Amino acid sequence: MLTFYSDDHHLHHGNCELIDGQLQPCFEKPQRADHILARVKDRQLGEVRAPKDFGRAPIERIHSAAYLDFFAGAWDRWQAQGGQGDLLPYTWPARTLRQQLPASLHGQLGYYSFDAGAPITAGTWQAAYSAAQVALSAQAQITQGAHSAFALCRPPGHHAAGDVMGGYCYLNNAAIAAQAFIDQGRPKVAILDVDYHHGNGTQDIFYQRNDVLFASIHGDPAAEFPFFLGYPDERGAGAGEGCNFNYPLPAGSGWATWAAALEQACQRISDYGAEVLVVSLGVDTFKDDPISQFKLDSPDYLTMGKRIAALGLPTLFVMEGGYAVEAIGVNAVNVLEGFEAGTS
Ligand code: OKP
Ligand code: ZN
Repeated sequence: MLTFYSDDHHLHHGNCELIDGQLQPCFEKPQRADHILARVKDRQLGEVRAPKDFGRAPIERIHSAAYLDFFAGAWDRWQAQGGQGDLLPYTWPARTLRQQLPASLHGQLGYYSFDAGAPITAGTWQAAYSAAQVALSAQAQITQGAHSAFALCRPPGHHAAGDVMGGYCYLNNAAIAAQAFIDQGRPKVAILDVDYHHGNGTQDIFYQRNDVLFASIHGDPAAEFPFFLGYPDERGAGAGEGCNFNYPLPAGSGWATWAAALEQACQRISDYGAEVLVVSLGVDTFKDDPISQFKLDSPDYLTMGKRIAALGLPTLFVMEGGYAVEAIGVNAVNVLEGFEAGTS
């Protein structure tokens, strides 16, 4: 399996995030991708390639031009007004307020975000832009006939919606790749989100559409970030009715519980008749993950990859979360190796 990767992710290194009432050092840090890349090389998974640059057009199929302009220009505006440190939002247009873009930088930052978990630093735009190109390059590999490819994206993407950042995510790499499949003539795409957190951005982007099925297995949002989306009664709307499937699981869930949900999700994907699969690959379901509550162990990721392979679909793996940095490489690459073992 080919891996696509860009060193540009190092340009994004936030100082801190607001979590459980405290400013803490960012869990989403560059060493995450470094460890995964090292494991890809150790295991000789396959060649590692730099991304091509497909420009902004395929990103604009998912994100609004106004949002992209804001994101691309935010750091320079912050510097021009003498800003110190990372740019972090602190006011959001919640229910009682107007959904209207103000003139102020921080006002606009609140308008375009849903939490204080996605700091903008000097290199964040470039890192996120390159991560999207990594996803598009791996996607192109599959369009050209590969059965699988790995997009080693950082920062992750599944919490980002069309014009909203949050939860460490800015550009929705998996959604951008899924849209590229459709635009290249594959009208039925499934996205399987195995990250510990619900992929609220991805769900929102495709909620009213029947050309992309979204299935997500995650910590119950009644108790877990992102709290306000990811419940089982969210089944899609309009043309997308019946194309959205959420499998929230309780804290403490181990492999048996998780695998039963995977079985159901895979059944939905088969019934739908997907032609291609995008996996939002988070490994924060690991037992030692510092911000998550599931109990998967490293060998479980091999089994996960095998079950995904049994769908028999061309599969694009897009990296999302995973914060147990020492184990992240083993766990992520185990999914890929399990997939390959299940394919041959
Ligand atoms: C991004 B991805 C927990 C606070 C969590 C944000 C988590 C974002 C996860 N007390 N803050 O889905 O791995
Ligand atoms: Zn996550």
